[in-house]
Amino acid sequence: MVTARQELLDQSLAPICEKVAAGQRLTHAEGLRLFATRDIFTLGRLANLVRERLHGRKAFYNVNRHINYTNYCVLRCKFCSFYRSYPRGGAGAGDGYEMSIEEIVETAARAAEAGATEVHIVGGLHPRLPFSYYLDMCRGIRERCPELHIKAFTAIEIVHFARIARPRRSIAEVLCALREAGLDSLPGGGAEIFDDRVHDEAFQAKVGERHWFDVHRVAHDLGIPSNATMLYGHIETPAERLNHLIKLREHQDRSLAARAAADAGPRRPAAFNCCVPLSFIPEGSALGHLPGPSGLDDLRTLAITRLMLDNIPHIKAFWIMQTPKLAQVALNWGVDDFDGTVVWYDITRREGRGTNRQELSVDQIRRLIREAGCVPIERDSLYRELHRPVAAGGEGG
Ligand code: V47
Repeated sequence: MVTARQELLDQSLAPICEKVAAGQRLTHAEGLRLFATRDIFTLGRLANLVRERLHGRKAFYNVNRHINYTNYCVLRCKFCSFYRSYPRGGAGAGDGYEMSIEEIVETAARAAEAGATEVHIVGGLHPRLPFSYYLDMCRGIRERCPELHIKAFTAIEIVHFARIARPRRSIAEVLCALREAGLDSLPGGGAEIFDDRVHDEAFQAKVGERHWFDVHRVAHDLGIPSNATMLYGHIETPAERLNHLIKLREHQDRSLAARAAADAGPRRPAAFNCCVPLSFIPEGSALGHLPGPSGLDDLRTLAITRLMLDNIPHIKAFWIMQTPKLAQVALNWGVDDFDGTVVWYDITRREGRGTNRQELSVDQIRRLIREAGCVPIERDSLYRELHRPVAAGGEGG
């Protein structure tokens, strides 16, 4: 049970403890108190209480492969170290790249052969590639790997496709065409922080929160599930993080209500499956002078995300950004999902890492989870449990 009032280091948390124990929704002001408290152990216990109420000691991971098809981007977001401007003379100069459809399909096929159940595909907003490229990408993967779940394209990419498609298409038309071609769900990227001040300072040219929510609303109405993210630890304040989380919570209320009112079936409205708080990595970005979040800020933010988002089932620590060690600790701080094996990741690289190979094996993930006192559960992209034999000699206890 959550700490009794007299045991609290910070007595101002007592009403919050009571609300969490009673399963009541927390307010912005209560979230601020959690950001301010020095009693981080009570914060962790509260987040863990909610996590265990939902998932017991299970901790989820999947066998996936991230594919970042291009780093050319028309935007210049200050937090991003990934983008490259498209060269005047065309692709190929410098360290910009774009993958051909054949390369992407081959990569997906190799991942599926190695046991992946999901490809997570995102890239920059390429100035030249036509909408047919993205349709061909999904079609090619779907034909070659009928079982592989295609989680692809952030809301920002979807808006970009609606603009470049000829004739122009609505968000709903883009999503329907992609689904027809094989798309299964949307990742949560591109959300950053829903706030005009932060938007104008750090990612001004990017479409704002209205578009991000439009895409996820239309996706949910069409029955396409998605995730949500929050990029924290740069120029935003705790109050702005909380506004962001509350906007996600309100969106999810709407999606869940639409879902509850609809009949069951494959086109039933969908909702957010998980929220992924992304820990800002300053290296190589125009905000490289900032320190980035500390370990405690990571833990605090993950725990508060769990506590504020009472209607989103899963909270993911993306170990690429939080690091495997912090993500492991976070499993007792509200987190129940570890993302997956990843393999290659281009969007962020830690200092000193010259390579984009960033992989954890299934054995390593399962061991990290077990060491945290949790039960490792492989899941598919919709959080259904998968049971396959663990390789002999692997993981152990
Ligand atoms: O949209 C960019 C962020 C996102 C940096 O849905 C950065 O399951 C930290 O959205 N430091 C892409 N973050 C990653 C993403 C994601 C990852 C894992 C799982 C899921 C999911 C989604 O990464 C971008 C942007 O918000 N990002 N630069 C940086 N320097």
